[in-house]
Amino acid sequence: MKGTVHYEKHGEIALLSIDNPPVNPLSSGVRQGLYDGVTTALDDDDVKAIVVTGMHRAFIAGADISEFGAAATEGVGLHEALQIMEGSSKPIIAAINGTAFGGGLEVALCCDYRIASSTAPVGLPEVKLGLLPGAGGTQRLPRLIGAEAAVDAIVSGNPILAPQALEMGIVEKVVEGDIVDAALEYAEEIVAAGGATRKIRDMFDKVAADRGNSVVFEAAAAQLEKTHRNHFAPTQILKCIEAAVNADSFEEGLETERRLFAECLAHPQREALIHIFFAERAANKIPDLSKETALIEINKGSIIGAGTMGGGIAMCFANAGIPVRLHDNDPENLQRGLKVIESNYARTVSRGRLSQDDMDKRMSLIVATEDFDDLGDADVVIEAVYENLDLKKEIFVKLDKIMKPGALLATNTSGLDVDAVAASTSRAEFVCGMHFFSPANVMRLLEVVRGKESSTVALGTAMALGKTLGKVSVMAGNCPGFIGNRMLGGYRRQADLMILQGASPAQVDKVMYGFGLAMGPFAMSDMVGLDLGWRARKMMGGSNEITARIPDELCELGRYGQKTGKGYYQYEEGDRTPLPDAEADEVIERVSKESGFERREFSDEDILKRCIYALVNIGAKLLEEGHALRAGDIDTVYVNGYGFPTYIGGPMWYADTQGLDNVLADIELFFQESGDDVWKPTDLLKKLAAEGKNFASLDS
Ligand code: 3H9
Repeated sequence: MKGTVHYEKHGEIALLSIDNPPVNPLSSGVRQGLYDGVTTALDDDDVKAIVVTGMHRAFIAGADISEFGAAATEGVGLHEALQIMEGSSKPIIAAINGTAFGGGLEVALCCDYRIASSTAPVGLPEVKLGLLPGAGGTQRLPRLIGAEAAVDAIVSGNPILAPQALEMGIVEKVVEGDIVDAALEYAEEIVAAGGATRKIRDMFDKVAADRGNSVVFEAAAAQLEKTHRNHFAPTQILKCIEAAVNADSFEEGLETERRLFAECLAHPQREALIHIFFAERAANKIPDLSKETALIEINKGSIIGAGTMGGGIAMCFANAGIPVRLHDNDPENLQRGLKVIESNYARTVSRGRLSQDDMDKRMSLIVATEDFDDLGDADVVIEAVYENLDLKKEIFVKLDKIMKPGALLATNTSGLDVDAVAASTSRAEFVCGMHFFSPANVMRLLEVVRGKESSTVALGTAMALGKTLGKVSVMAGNCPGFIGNRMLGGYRRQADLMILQGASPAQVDKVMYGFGLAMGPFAMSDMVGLDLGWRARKMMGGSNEITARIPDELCELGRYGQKTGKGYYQYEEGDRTPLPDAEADEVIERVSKESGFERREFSDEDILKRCIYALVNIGAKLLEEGHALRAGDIDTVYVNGYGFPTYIGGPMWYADTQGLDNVLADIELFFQESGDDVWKPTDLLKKLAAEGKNFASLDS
């Protein structure tokens, strides 16, 4: 059995300490231990109250996620353990020492009293795994805090810090000192006052007001369309909370929860989301980096370039409490960059998500400097200037002269040659790529790019720094575009070819939006601005690439996208809704004819396959070449950096769900038809399909 629960007596109080490192999930041994511990305490007449706490850094991180979809485990089930706790005639106090998530908070909700350490987060994040709280959380939390607050907490799945949990009524006390001492003392007080139990299942006053009132639920359902489009679990969550309010009995509500939990458990979105949960954690494990690798201690950072990217990276440092110098050789850019940072923080303050005090602290950690030499004493420097290899090389020559020995030198290039950058220094072993995604203060992804000389110290430090900055870090090999942009190039090219061959931007965008992306490729181009690529191509003397002709011609007509009110679409003043546009359609059809294409119809299914399978075939190539370590790494990149729907699990997971033999058959067909290199089936894909295996089998 995995995990255990230690039993100790402190006078009249039984102390149950959960021990399942590192985060105490409710594995078989923990469930059994809770059941046995409570039974022992109930059988012992000398025990008057019970305290449950967690060892290590968490109270309980929830059900053991690795058990979902696996064979049934031995021993006591969670429901049995909770039943005996809730049925206890002796008061049980949850001493929430650290994270109490999912089933962990549900255990606490079956206790009579809850106290928490001031830094402990609680929450019901099951929705992020495609699930709903299945151990009574949807029935007990509304009884404690009301239906509306429960909908917010359970549908978002966001952590709630102890002080806020106290305000909401989830816990009764927050303590600064030793939580176990405080809980034992609290238990003694409760015993001295008569030892009353207090079962949430018997409470009803918080939900009484909403009984028979559908307003809360209708508003929440309308909101889901915006926040959780296409997600399965959130709708089921609403039904459960509605049952907590309207069902005839607590048991009837629980029954609804059990039934809908089972539906979520069996749903493909659950499998995809749990795949991403483990993939994100696996991405952090790099075969040649061990826990013993000595890393550079990062106490101070330097950033070069105060544009959107550099400013966003500086904010990441400040948010993590690390002092950072921000340099730009153009004083105006530097001041503009600082202003943007300030207004970003001010917006967060105005939305109530950051205090003015915290904003001031963060701003004070960012020091702007026009003097390049000021950057030298940092432990890490990240260059974030625009994509020009010569400029980057020049900067690294200078960095080599001023940076202190042993500092990490990183380039934020989104696809240029990291080895060429490293070669301009005398310390290539301390150079690697750290590719942040825009806006860097918001996007979770970081690609850490391994140059051929990058040392394990440099790479380990970059990965660890990513974690400190709150990023999901994925290691990528040094190839053009690394993992994400190399794949994106293939996807984008297919979309561009399809509009040359007869599809409309609106059809392609509609298909990709329906699939779950926030927007399709052409709406995205209009948002980003078509002129960026156009200007870059002009600087290089123009492009012969056939897919560049349409955007180039649109730009020649002043159609840069949303910023000029027209691009692939047209836009009304102050409105971002893409509308059809005759001029753009004329350009597309003319360029298409002039380029010798015969226009034809594409089915929605065909469009989807061409866009997604281009990602898959390039992903397979990256695996084959070793530029991506795992299929799960690629999925992690795509869901965190490119808006790929998390509930589909990433492009490689999606390919697995379609069957690799089917994927290969389509790719072979596209290759025969086009001769396009992107469709040349990779040997890896052919091998896996022939063996009846999938990409996930490579990672296990
Ligand atoms: C649930 O509770 C359903 C119930 O309502 C109903 C049931 C009937 N299980 O993230 P970290 C592992 S659903 C198994 O790096 P951190 C994780 O894989 C659950 N393993 O640490 C990693 O392993 P490794 C609802 C788990 O400090 C190691 O622990 N709960 C679980 O950055 C360290 O994790 C959740 O959704 C788990 N529940 O963050 C909470 N949790 O070292 C999910 C973690 O081999 N967990 N592991 O790679 C989290 O959000 C974070 O892990 C936590 C710690 C905040 C707890």
